Amino acid sequence: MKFKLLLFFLFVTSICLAEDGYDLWLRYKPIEDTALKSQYKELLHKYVANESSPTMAAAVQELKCALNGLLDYQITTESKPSGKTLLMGTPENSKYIASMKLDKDLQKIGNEGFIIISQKGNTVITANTDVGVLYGTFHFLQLVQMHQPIERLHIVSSPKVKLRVLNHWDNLDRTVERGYAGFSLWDWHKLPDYIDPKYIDYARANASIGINGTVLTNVNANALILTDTYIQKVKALADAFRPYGLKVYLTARFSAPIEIGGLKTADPLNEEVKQWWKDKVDEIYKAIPDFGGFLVKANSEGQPGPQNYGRTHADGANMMADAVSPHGGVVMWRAFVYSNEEPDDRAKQAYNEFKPLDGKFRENVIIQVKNGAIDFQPREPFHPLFGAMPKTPLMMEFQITQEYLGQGTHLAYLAEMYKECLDADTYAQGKGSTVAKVIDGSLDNHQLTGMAGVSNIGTDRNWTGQIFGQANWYCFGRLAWDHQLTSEAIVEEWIRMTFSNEPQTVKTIKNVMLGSREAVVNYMTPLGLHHMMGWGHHYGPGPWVANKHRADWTSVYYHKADKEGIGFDRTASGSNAVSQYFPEVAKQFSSLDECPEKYLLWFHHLPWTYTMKSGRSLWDELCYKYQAGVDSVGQMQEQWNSLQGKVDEERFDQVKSFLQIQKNEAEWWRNACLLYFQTFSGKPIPDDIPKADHTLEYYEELSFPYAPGH
Ligand code: BDP
Repeated sequence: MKFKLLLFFLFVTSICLAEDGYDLWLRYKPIEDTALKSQYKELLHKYVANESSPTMAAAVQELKCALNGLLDYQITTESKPSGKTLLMGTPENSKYIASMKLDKDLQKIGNEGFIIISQKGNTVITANTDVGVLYGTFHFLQLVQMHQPIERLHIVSSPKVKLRVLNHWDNLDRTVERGYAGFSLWDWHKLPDYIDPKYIDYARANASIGINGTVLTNVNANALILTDTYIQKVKALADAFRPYGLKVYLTARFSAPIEIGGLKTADPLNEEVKQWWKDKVDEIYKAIPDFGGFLVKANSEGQPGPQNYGRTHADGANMMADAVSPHGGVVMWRAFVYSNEEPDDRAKQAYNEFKPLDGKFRENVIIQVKNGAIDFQPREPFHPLFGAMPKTPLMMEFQITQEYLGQGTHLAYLAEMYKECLDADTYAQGKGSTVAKVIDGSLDNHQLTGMAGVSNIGTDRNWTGQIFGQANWYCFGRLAWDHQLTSEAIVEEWIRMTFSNEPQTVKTIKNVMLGSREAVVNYMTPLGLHHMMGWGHHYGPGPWVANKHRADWTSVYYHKADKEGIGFDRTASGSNAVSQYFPEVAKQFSSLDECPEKYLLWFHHLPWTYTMKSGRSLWDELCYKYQAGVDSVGQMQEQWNSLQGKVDEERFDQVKSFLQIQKNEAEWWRNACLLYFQTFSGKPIPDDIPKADHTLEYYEELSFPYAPGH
């Protein structure tokens, strides 16, 4: 009987301790260290704030909820600061803050930055705007969640880019293109009348990392979103998000004037078309006065665009820009364009199309460029457009959803990938002209700046399907705020808030995460290989994909393996894509000695016998890279297993299971790719690499008609 009781007790305890991931990095779990807790309590038992605006009310609400959890204490409100008071507000809404002479700092931080400062025994969170105070509050709570000292603070922080936006590839039927976390959050059918509380938590989470915009709909756009019925639904979301500083944007289908406007054309130079967009935009702004603007995918992968009418991307973008400009809106126009009718290397096409248009866009147009020239591959060199259009603002487009990096299960911490791109040197104006400086406007002096991340969020209880997907949402926001943060610093914040402050746990999870993206590159596409995933759904390996209706969607187009060797010659003897980079970079990528081996087969076609820096042949190196990827996942598993009992059971088990899936799939990639490439190299796979458990034909015949996200 006693034993049964004990079992029951253990069961109940484990249910109580279970965490399903819903709370993200805003868990606010009680601080157990009693000394630390009383130190915090000392400074945090009363606050002064003017809660008259919804944003200030949201900041105070967050503070109360957080301290209630962290300190098990209800902070109380006071009418004036009296020492050991938390003072929140702007010089406008607080006479105490107005009298504090913070002008020097306030001048530095613009509309969204914040200051956290200890003064006369009080802690002050202030900004020029209410939303700045909200961001400051989240930052302050982050310090407490991370058990940092708060007695002597002087933090001055402001975002490096202006538009920090998520791109949801969400369809109106709630499927999500390349979404692996369930369905779309936006319950269009119940909107505008039902506001799911999840919308508020979504806005809170975004505000906590400084994300200030959300494009609600898929870039492969549906014109219906621009009809009155849907505008009312979008308005309801915009109203719900507004207190959190989160603006809504929509994708605009270029042919909307025909599809929902009854016009005969969508030609951007046609007067009726221009008027249609102006009227449509007026209608949207009437409902949503702070509507952000449009994101447009045009003349790409079958989407309509200005080129259908013999016009340029600038003609199309400017027409929409003119419509939103009187309302302060922007147009984010995507540079992700390529055509299978164009014989030139796909990697060159966006540059060829857009570079000549530099300086031809309206002031409120920003060109959204993917980090690399192909398509969100596990590793790509930076896009040659960065630095090449000095007269035009360019914004970054990263993919957070792991379409090409293991989809719904593989652990890949993407700050490593984002930083690799942001820190890359374009040499546009000599050494030090990093991609980050192009993006933040400092290189060419642009005011309109931005970073977009293709969202990995869905209806799954833990938001991102896998717990570690949350880290990618988090790090995207943090890097959009400050691209100078290191991937390691960000991961530390995330782990401490998401899992634990216990040093060994933090260290172990860090080890698991920091090498994870490199592991994925190794077992999928090492040494500069790219675009070798399964056809259509992009799940699993498919290096054999060939003979499809579009050559540029096959794998053989990219790896070009033959009896002699492997790789895409993009030097002067090949497609000469290297020439799109500034001379220093072009020289480096062209030279076999200087080209980093991680990009080798991106730029060079080399014999299987080519000697690598390790002294191995290219073939052997390739084999060992695949194996290294598999081995890394094994190490990640070992590390993770050592955390049993240190992190809650529910999340521990999910990660453990997913790592096993990742291990199996890493082996699958290795086996399938090596067996396939061996048909060309004709060389043995080194003996110390485990033998594939199936034939190449077996791997080629696997089919996944219902793979998610497609
Ligand atoms: C590709 C995705 C496709 C997107 C496209 C895009 O496979 O679903 O529509 O990117 O960015 O990677 O437009």
